Amino acid sequence: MTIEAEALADLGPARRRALFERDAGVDAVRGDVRDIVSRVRDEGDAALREFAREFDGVDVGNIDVTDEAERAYDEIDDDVRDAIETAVANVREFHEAQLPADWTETFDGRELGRRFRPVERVGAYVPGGAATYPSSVVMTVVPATVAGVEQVAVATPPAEVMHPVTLAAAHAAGADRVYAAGGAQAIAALAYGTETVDRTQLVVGPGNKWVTAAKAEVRGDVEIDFLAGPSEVCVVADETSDPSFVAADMLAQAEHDPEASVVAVTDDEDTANEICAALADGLADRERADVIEEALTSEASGVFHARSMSEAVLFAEEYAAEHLSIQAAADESILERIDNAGSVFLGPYTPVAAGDYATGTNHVLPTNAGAKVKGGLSVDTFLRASTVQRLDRDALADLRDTVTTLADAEGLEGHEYSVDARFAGEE
Ligand code: HSO
Ligand code: ZN
Repeated sequence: MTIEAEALADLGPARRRALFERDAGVDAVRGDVRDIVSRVRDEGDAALREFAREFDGVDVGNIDVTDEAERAYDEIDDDVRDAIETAVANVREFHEAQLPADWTETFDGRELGRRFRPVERVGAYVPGGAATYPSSVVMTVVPATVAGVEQVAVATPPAEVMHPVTLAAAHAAGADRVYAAGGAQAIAALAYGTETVDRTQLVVGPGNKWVTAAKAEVRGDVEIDFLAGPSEVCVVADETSDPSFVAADMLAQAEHDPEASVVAVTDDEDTANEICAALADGLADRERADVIEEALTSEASGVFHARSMSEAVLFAEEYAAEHLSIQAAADESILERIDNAGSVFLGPYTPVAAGDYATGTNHVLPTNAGAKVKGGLSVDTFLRASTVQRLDRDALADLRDTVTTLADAEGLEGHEYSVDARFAGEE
């Protein structure tokens, strides 16, 4: 495989669209996904079993595999259990620091406040199949439990033997239920419930294009976090960066999915060429070279050189990556100019993979430029805020004119009366 560095100035409209309006194949499967979702909605467990046979090649025994999680936790290798516990501890620590406190403040006699309460029943999707993702169990379940969610259910694809580390992670993270259900059908089960799967109120988690399309499909009937599709990274590099580190981060995210999108942008043409060489070099040694190559050579990936760091920064802003890595001498000042990024990795010693597993930040992040309007999974995702207010008589008297005037302007006499009634007999 050879990758040629490209000048940003030369990108044509089609290429720009592939980069900036990337959808990782989600739109193309919406129709098929709609059918899967409605089958699960209508037929429940029977549909889950049939799709497991068709898509996963598995005859599912128990759909509810919660009991197996504790056993798996006890039986896995000690070093894997320790690594899970470290990841859980780091993710918990960072997310506990996010917990907002209820507050009340008085504004001119108006006592106003916010109270934060957890959603009651959450479904977390954890990808499996081509690769397994115990880390995604940690990233979804831990923040939910920190927020105080009562029932956290994990759904992950069925297998003849369920992946023990995923099950163990579900136990370590504190999941209440684990279901052997994958793909679009699992999202439908969490959204609508089946005989076995309890219906949830909020469905979160990453997934491939099928899962992502299913989340888009059920949105409205159930809350979702956001669309977290195939992985993406944008590396902003300068001539001080180590091209082999940049390439390694790109290769790592590319191995997730043939639809992953990985880009590097630099203000230095030589660096761009060196990154390309390092990609070709590094690819040869990677176990998942097939997947990586497909992702790397897609129209939504590439290595670009800009005429200035400002032009590179504009590219990164427009690209709005799930992961933004800045490997450049002026990393902090580059970051100051960037608003659109799911999670940012600064410096040569902060590989994206560290955040994928264990820095403590969350790896469930918006893709397809969703970072322009959304942040990643956090404790807030699992909380809703209600507001509270109390007026004393004087405070209501102060507001009386404002409220009755606006109510009158809206033609809502009953609203006016409900305020005036508090002062009846006084004037
Ligand atoms: N990079 C993925 C998360 C992940 N990486 C899980 C390894 N395991 C999406 O952010
Ligand atoms: Zn990753």
